[in-house]
Amino acid sequence: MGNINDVADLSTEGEIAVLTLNSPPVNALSAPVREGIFEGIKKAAADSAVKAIVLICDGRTFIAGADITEFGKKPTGPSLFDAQDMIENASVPVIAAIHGTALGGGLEVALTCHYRVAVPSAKCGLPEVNLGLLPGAGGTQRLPRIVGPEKALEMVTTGQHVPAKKCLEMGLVDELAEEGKLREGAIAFAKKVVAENRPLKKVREMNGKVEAARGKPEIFENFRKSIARKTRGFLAPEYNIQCIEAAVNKPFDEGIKVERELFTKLVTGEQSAAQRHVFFAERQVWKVPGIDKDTKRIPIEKVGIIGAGTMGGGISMNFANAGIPVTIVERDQAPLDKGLATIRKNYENTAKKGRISMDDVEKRTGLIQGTTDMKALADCDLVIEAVFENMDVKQDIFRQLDEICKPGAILATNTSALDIDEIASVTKRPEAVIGLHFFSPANVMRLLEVVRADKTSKEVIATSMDLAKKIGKIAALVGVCPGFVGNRILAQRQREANKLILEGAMPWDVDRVLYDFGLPMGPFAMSDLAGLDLGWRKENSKGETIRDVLCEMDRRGQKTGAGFYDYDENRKATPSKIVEDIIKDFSEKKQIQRRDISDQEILERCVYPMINEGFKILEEGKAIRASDIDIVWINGYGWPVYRGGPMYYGEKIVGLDKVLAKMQEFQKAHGDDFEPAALLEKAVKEGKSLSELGY
Ligand code: TC6
Repeated sequence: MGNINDVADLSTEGEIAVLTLNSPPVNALSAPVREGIFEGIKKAAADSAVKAIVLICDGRTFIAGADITEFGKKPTGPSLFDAQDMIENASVPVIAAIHGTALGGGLEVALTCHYRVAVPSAKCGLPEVNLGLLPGAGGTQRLPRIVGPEKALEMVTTGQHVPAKKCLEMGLVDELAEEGKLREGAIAFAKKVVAENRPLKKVREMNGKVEAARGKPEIFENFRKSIARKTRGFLAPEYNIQCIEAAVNKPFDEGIKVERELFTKLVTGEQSAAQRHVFFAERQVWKVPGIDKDTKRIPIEKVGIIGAGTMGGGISMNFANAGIPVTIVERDQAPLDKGLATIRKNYENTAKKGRISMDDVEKRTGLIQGTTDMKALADCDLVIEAVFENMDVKQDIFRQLDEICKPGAILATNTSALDIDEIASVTKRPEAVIGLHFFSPANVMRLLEVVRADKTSKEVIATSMDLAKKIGKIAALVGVCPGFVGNRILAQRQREANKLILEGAMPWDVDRVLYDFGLPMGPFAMSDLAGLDLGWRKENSKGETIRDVLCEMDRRGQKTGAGFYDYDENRKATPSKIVEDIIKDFSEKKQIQRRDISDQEILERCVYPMINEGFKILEEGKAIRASDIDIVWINGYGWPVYRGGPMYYGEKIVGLDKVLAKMQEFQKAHGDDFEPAALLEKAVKEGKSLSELGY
């Protein structure tokens, strides 16, 4: 039978035709793949000697979805629907043979096949929601017809990858083939279908499960409520639900129309474009110019952590979770014992929630040893210092590490503020020194800023990036500067928030605007949560800031029942009249004429300087690319994914010319805090995008 095109090959095994797709890396449904399916099935079905067709993929996976790079471009060749119709209406049974991940359009293709066979390691899912989309090739109409609306709702709104065994239980897969023997298993299954004269099962005609849910709107209302908090601000989850509702309440063809209409709205909308940007940004962030698979890696088999406080404990858990033994060093036994006990308690709480077993608790705590002897770090491959932020203390620790640690070990600091070059300078091996800036709680937050100092070697960077992946983090490589990337940008917002409340806004106004924008909480609610006295010392307080006054009044945040807000026993916040008066008093003392400040001004004053700072970071070479900054803010600070990150938002949603014009306007009105970055001016002047400028 031979080649259909460059990516599709048709062969036969007796009466069974095998259509094999091979389009690396993930067999996405690009134009040639769609053509390969369309022409391949057509040709095979037209051959009277063929009694059934197996659709299988070479490489690491079955079709992993539509080709995301094609969205927004004019499609060529047969559409996905043409290819699906060709399969579903074929005169002989078509069997999907699944390995790797059948995702999105890939699963939708499989759902038009008459049967599905998978190896046990395979997974199926409709992850479009994570790209701000819905399964627009019949997935929302076919999936509930097999698995029922409840399970379908869960799958399309979470995008979860469901393991093959579970798929078998749900009826999504008809049979499991032996691992590594998918082709043989699928052919054997096809022969069985032919021998038993099984019907051409069309999912679109299976109405039992959707009909059973008809007239039960509470299924959808309850589901909506259950995901409301997690999906706040996102359009796609709601549209996905509406499609499943249509599958239940309308005939198949009508449901498809609803799906098409809502898909079109999403795919042409702002949110999906932003979420697709994030998908690629998450993959780009790992790529470091000058480092590739040939760069030497240092094997990390044992890790040392200095400091058993909140950070040190959290960091240790990351490694224990990945099966890497950890030695924690504290100066004294009491804080060490306390730190180890906290770690155990954290694990036990996770076990109580059913996320790990008690066995896991023992295994993981068993991997963490405590000591008060620094010399115990002699055989560690990586040591991470996580003591309080004081240059003298850190330099002293690094001098000791230089003496104690074996040659080749990586010496890392978890500092979030100090100059790592200065820390490295006290060692005889600055090439081994790097910043690993974890975010609190370190065992939960996904972001890791890997901070490259002047002399850090490529091997140390490459090893750190690999290790970050191994412990389930998303790592961005950044350079040494005050606050690195994340906190440096945060400082801009913080400064403006503090100014805004003196000029006329109240903390709850600023918080509401930023919360409505999609951030998890505003700066003042955040301060209350973290504790206003974080880094505050009574003896240094001069009562010169609102924070000084609040701390002196023992309004230190949630933990004291009051901060910028008042809190009830359930920690529910309400605006405080006392705070309002304090703020007004401050404005008066500083002779600031209070005025009405619009929500729009609050947003622009807080967010545009962040974008501007991102430009400065890029022009100074402290981040590799603009999308890395987006990754930092999405994963470290809860920037809403559907707004793509601050740099994407500035460029693609607001427009750089508008950001620049506002910065200039604010600079005139409020001074040089708003001085535009040279790179921002250049981009606007030359009419170039960040990517055209090499960022
Ligand atoms: C859909 O189907 C909508 C249908 C409606 C139709 C009307 N397209 O993640 P990895 C690239 S929406 C284009 O590192 P893994 C990726 O950028 C789609 N490219 O590998 C990377 O390129 P690089 C629904 C894609 O083994 C390379 O492949 N499907 C696509 O860790 C390797 O990727 C999804 O949402 C794509 N669809 O994970 C699935 N997918 O090497 C999205 C990947 O140049 N994909 N690439 O950087 C995934 O979840 C994962 O890639 C994976 C493989 C689980 C398939």
